[in-house]
Amino acid sequence: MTKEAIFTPVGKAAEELATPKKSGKKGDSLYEKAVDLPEPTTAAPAKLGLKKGQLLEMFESMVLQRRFEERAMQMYQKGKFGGFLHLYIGQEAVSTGTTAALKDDDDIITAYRDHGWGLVRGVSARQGMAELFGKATGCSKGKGGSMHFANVEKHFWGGYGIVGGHIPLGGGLAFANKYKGLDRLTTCFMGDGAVDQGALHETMNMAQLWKLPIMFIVENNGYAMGTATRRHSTGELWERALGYGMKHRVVNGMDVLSVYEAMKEMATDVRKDSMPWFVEIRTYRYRGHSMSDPQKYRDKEEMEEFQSLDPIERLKTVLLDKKMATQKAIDAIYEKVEEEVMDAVEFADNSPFPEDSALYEDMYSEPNPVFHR
Ligand SMILES: Cc1ncc(C[n+]2csc(CCOP(=O)(O)OP(=O)(O)O)c2C)c(N)n1
Ligand SMILES: [Mg+2]
Repeated sequence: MTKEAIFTPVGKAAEELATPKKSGKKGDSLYEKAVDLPEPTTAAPAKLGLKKGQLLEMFESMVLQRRFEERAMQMYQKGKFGGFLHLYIGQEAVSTGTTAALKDDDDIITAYRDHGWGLVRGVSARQGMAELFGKATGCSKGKGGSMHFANVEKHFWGGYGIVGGHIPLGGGLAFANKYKGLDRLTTCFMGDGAVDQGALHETMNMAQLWKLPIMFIVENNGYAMGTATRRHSTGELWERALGYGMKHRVVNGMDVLSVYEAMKEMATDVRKDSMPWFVEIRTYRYRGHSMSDPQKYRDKEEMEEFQSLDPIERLKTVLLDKKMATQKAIDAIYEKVEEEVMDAVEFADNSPFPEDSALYEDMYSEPNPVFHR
């Protein structure tokens, strides 16, 4: 048999298995948006119980996440560190709205696009940048790098590199909280690429059966590496909840107030009922999957469309329109953040690498477990 005969689908299969070509032009029959955003909330901040101080904190947090990563990208390009670097830019409303809505001791666990999550859960810009640089002063002592930010004291259980691999751990956190009678809920975040992994479905099944206080939350940013969500996953993502009889919701992730409102309502419900939720937060990543992504799978028009909905600009407009901040106050926040990030870069650069002996530390939870004598 020839090579062609083995690798070329025949008849109708050739058509059905082909990668659809996306023209990218609006009005064209092949044009599809990366994600369809649901309408944002119409509730004013005051109606949501948000005060001026909290809104300013949320704004500053989003600016910090953005500037931290923009500088991180520059440092990567300068060769200060290597390996993977997945940027969260564009998705900051999700981390920010969520943490503002949760209690400080609610658990958060996520995948590898985790810098923003570390920063909203107490990893300082210094500790974060040092982690990227692989330095001993980093939040994971320089041994985790970009994909493994964590701050266990602040109930952020970290970033994980295997798609879907951390979801059973999220289920375990929720189980432990229930078992110990703690009034704590777990939010288990994942990318759209994890939705068809078996680990999610095994965990959803047990979570529904055991009534675990957990929210499975997909950050649907339109792509898993270079593959559009609509091309890697059948139907709508939120429909996965139906098979388990699980409560579900779709949220606009480009608007921090919408994320806050939805998370607050669902968190209250989980605390009351101890039943899980499956949530699809629709958002968009502005940068490539990681640093070596030529991004041929999407076009300028799509990017511009989502950038016009930028979550930071959106909150800034609310602050200015409602006269909660002057332009001068906004500028001062940008300056403060810029200083914080530049200080972090200097700190990371001047910090030492871990000692060789550190390689064998932090491997096991106990110093000498039986299987490691
Ligand atoms: C089990 C497994 N398969 C494949 C990969 C390679 N991989 C790394 S990231 C990724 C895409 C995941 O996309 P998504 O879940 O949408 O997250 P996003 O990058 O959009 O945040 C893949 C396939 C992996 N890390 N783990
Ligand atoms: Mg994705």
